[in-house]
Amino acid sequence: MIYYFEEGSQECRIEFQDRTILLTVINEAVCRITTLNKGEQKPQRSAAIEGDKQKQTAIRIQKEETGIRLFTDKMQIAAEEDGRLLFCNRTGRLLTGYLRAGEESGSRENELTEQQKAFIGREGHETADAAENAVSVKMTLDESDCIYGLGDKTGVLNKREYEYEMWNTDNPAPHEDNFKALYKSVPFMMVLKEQGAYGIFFDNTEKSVFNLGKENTKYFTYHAVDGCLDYYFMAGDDLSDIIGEYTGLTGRVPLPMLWTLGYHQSRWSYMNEAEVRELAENMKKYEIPCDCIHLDIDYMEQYKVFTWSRENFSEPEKMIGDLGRQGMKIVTIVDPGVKKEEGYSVFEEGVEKKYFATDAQGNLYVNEVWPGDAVYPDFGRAEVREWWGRQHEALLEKGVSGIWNDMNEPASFNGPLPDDVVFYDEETPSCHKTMHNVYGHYMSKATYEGLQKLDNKRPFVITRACYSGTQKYAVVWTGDNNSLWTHLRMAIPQLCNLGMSGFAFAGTDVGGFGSDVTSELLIRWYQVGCFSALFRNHSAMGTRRQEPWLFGDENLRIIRKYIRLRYELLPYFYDLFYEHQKTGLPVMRPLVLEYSRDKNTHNLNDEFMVGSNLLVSPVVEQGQVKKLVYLPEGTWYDYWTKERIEGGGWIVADAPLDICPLYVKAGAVLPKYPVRSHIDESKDEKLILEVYPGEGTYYHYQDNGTDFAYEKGEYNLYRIINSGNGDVKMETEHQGYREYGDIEIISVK
Ligand code: MIG
Repeated sequence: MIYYFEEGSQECRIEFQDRTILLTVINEAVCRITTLNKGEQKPQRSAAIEGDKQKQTAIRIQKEETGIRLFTDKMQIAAEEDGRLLFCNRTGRLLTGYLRAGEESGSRENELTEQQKAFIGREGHETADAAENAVSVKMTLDESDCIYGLGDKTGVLNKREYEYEMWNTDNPAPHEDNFKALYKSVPFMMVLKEQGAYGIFFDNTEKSVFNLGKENTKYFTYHAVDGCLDYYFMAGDDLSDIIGEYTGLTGRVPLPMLWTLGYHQSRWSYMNEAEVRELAENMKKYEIPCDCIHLDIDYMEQYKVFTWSRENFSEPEKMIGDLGRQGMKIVTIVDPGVKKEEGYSVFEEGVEKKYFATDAQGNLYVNEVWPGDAVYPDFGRAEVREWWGRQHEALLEKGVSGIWNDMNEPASFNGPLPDDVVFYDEETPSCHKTMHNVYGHYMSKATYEGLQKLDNKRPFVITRACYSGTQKYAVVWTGDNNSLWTHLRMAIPQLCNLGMSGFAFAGTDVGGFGSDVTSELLIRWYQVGCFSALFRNHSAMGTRRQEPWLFGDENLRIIRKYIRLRYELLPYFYDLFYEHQKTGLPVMRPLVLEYSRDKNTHNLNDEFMVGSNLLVSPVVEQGQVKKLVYLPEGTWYDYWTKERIEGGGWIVADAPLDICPLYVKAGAVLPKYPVRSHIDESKDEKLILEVYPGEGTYYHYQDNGTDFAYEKGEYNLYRIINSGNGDVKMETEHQGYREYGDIEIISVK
């Protein structure tokens, strides 16, 4: 090996016989590793990382017997003569490294003969063919390592011993634990070690596979069908450090409009104006706080994007205006597929300007989605994104407040898109195979930037398909779940891992999308949903309706109780988004993120935290009225009874249908609003501080909740000091926005 390093630079180039490895130090804790095989020029442009993230960092390179070693203040990377890389923490302790020959013994890889495949295939058992992989790496795992992240995956919290695939997939069958892929591809994993933690972001949009110790508990593998091995290694003391670095690279969720944290009601579909108006009336009648109704595909004329059904929504502006005066906002769905129809302006203009994907011969590529034959905008190009963004005027001018992007994997009814359909990566021709996993990403970017130009408000975009970094543009939901208890259970690890992968603003369809809900399942789902960042009830056409008032008085009372609780806790949620901006930490957190050194949290799938002060242990089993709750070390208060409980073990909590076990950390200050039917200006009239015994400091953030004035300093930041003896001090750290009319302090005894 020969290496090149210039004193003062942050890049070290190492030449081996068959390849070059570039080590580019981004900051003390992050290094980019790019492997170029002979003949490869440079890696793909990053879709996830925008702008220059490199910080000036002092590095040192030392020659060693077997190679070289790079040092920063927070990590060491050794490159050995044989091409292996070893990653160590600041003291030189090994975190992980490329596998040494011979370390593979004990592999559980199970290769079948063609004959065996044909045999078991007769009953329909699936047999996967080993893919040809251009990119492959095997890295060591220790016995006690736990693995988290990977974006939106099914199954349990700790991904150790599982295998997942990155290929944005719309599979309408119920999402089982053995699904390898869902709608989003976030090729980022974190490993929690007995001492310290590390993360790796494999920045490659091609189809890839993470085998996380399934093949062999001693190592994990990463394969990608194409592209090059280009990844970011992050070292830290804890998972929170890694999340901070990863979101520092790929971006964080911008501060949302406050109302988007309220309750959303959806259904595929509210079919006409009368139905939508009635829905809003019912919210009032049944005293359900609600800020938003979602219009699914049937508001359009023949499913043509950016149109309104003349028959069913003849006066959208009037309808939305009237609803707006009642405090209700409208979000409309926008799919990528543009109906192939002469005379339809979006189609005609796009064809004329060559904005749609083509086949390899240059002919317009046509597949089928809701409108029938449809074409696919080429969102990888800036010009197409701008054009698409401008189309939203047709919706915004009618008063629409947010956009819901669906089907952007992209989905297709007439077979999958062939690999070679031509999509661009900005000005460079590329193909579906390479651009597939970023299709939804670029569509969200187009929508976000379009809304930002048309309106002064913080754009509200919801998307189904994503790549790493999409969190900068869009909120996410987990797609088509089902009204099944297994799916309610899965929502917790699924949302927690999404949160740890940058997607702080995420939710599941409350009540379940497909299949028929029961009243008990719906209530238990509200008890989880009201604590997830995106709180939306949504269900599929043909399934049992699941609006809150359809299950009798007692059930309505319980659902109302939890929606109201959400409205009370709004300032807490908003503060968590402020914190996310600063640190990258998610709103909904698995206990392992807050208590990583407590082994009991490593595989805890049925509890979570909201921020660091609220612990939620919902019932996710049918018929259960007691819950086994794990409380980590420390003092806790039962939110409902205010009973004091010492943590450090399991307790059995009473959990009749109207109780979701909820605990507050000693010393916490919970900011609350009085309950109201929707968010509006009156949000600044009164703040309630619920103060728990114990010492603690809490930061509370306040601004107008709608536009970007906070960037110019129009916000307040308060430091609230809980002395522990009933004394509360509130200091203003920053003053730039109007003050609360009234602040009420409630001391919990
Ligand atoms: O395949 O627009 O995930 O939320 O209601 C169905 C209709 C297409 C899938 C979305 C779902 C939405 C539905 N869409």
